[in-house]
Amino acid sequence: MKTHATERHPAADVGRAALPRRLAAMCAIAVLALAPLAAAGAGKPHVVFILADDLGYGDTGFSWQQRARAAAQARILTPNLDRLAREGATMTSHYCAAPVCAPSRASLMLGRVQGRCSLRDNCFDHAFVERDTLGTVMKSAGYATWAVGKWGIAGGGESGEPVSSHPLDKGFDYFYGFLDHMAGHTYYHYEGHIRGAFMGITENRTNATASAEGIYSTDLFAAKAKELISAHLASKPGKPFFLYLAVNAIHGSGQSGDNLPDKTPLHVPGRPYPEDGVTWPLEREPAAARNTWINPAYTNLPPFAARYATAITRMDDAIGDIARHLERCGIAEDTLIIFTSDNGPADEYGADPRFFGSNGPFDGMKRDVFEGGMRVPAIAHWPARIRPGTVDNSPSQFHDWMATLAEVGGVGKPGLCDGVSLLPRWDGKRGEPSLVYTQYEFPWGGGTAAFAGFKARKGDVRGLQQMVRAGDYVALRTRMREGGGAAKVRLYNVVEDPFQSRDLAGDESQRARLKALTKSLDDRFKE
Ligand SMILES: [Ca+2]
Repeated sequence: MKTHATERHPAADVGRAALPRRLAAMCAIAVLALAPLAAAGAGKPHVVFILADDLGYGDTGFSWQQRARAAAQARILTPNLDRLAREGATMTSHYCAAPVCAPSRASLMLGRVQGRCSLRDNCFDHAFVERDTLGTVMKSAGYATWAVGKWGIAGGGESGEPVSSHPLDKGFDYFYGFLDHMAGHTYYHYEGHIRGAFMGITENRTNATASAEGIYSTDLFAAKAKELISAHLASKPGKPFFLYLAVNAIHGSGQSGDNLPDKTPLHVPGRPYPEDGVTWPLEREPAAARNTWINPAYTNLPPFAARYATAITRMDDAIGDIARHLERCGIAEDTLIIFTSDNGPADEYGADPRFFGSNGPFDGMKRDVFEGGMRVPAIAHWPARIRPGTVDNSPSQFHDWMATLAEVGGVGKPGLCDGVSLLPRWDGKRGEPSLVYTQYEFPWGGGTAAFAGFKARKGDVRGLQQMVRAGDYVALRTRMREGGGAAKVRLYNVVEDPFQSRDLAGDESQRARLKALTKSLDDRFKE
């Protein structure tokens, strides 16, 4: 395997805390055992795939906050993600699969583009029928496979369907987290149901809410991830693992009408993140402290902004904690960490994407097929393979991860996978072009928020929407069921005009491109 060990980024040690004794002890045996075994398992790195929820392109330091916002502006701090970005590859034109949770996660898990995926639109808690998942692919590659956090595509819950695509039935050896979609709408879990969805924590097929009561979910999942890694290295050090870690940060919480015990918009933790990281099992937060702690960096901000930034930096703390755990365990060099988000920023639960510039240089947000709803931050960190500072500007989309991980694991991608491997790009080669397409129906007749910042489409109605990207261009249409010209195809050069303020569809010089992309939209659409 090609390595760049001598080319480590000088920032590689930034943020690395002093070695905490108890964690060092936890991994000491594994480190000793792993030195020869890591080589014996050559070619198959461990994989940690971290998926954030409703985190906009502009919500992370490396993609926007530190790059584009002035020091005088309020900025969200994500130093750990920024470090991973510096040391690895960033993908500046990475697209989620759909601008809302469930279909986006389905396409990611199944490697299928929307339109060819059994889960589309607002399919919360609907089960999927596809056989191959990231779990089955990695399992076939010899990996231990774990899903931690938000699943939401099992059946049951809001859908009322049988639970037929439980993670344990779809390639994962272990599951801990929110089986039902709605459970991700709170950061403090409890034994109850909303719209048929179980709001607690499930471990494999068992109610494990008692293990999580009074523990902020970001901390909970980080501790569980570290525990899984430590236990695995102690028992099966020669076997690679695949951890799918889907945190619920930064999704809003306390939805009115949901009967949550606490309706505060966007829960925050009850205490600072431990300096030496979280350790399983975590102590409960005192009841009075829960949902009260604001990161000192944000105490001067308006209440919701302070909560929003606190929750994101908390996620960053947790990711840094996991990354340092991999280092202490001696496996960071040959572990692929992927980080991205399932859709653009939301204006729900009191959130306002304008405050921090959560959609970065783009227009639109969650539920829009404009760039702000679809473009997400993305990092691939793998010291043994990826050169520090690698930047991939070419388009890619969620279904590419299945093809990428199949290649990482040394197995072929499933025949129905629509993705292409991103590995060649990380090696500085061109690679195959990615298909970037989505369709999504917003069923409630609502429009893009009439924010002053969203000038291009102020008050526009979404309806049934489609978008496709080809090269530097995006073609899209909204209100497809309305007819009468409402669904006119718009064309943008999103490299020159990322805000999509100039519709090129009327330009004579773009006639051939418009025709070709309109055909592409027509051909790919599926009811
Ligand atoms: Ca989401």
